Amino acid sequence: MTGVTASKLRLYFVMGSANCAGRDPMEVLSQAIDGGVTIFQYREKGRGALRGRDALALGERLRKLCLDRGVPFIVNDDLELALALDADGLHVGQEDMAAETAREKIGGKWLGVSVSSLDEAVRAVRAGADYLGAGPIFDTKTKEDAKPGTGPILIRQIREAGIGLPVVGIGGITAANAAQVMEAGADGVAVISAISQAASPAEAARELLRAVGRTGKQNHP
Ligand code: TZP
Ligand code: MG
Repeated sequence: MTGVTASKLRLYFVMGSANCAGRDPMEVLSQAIDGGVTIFQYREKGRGALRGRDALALGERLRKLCLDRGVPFIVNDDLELALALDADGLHVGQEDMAAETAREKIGGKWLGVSVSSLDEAVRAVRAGADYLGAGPIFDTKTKEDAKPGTGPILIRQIREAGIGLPVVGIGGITAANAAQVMEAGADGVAVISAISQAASPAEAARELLRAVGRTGKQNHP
């Protein structure tokens, strides 16, 4: 897998087994890919999340599905799991392994860093992030310890500070508000529930892509 390009981040689907409303995560991801998600992050968190060998076993199946379908596969937080699955990248939050350390350990794999302020964004860039996940943009119930939404202004601040790294907004994003996130300067949107909880994950992904695409804005070179 080559470097992170903004186009691969256009519709970023984040999911673990706890997000699938009791459905098979393989089926949910397969449908989301049918609908056009451009990248996937395996985030096995929350109540009832799998651990250890079970998390690895599900990860192996999801990873293979992404390989077969040509979708980049990122692992949330867990360096060992990312290496064991030969993921395309690792995504770390502010409470996880320091971004500098993650960068050292994963070499040329993609490094995504969650940021919820301009200050965190500046530090993530210095630490060697390949892309930023900025949020929560809108209030969300999906992440238990999530801060209140900042609004799309966070993305605008990051752009106005001259940060040209690919940025996706995350948190409470739906087809109804995705365009606001893009207009603020994002390269894409990252969602959990808007796809994983939808009656039709494929149709939900298509709707999100239409909303993201409508802006048609090229946010950086
Ligand atoms: N990081 C910031 S908000 C969030 C994460 C993982 C949860 C996003 O979930 P949803 O359902 O798209 O609001
Ligand atoms: Mg985390």
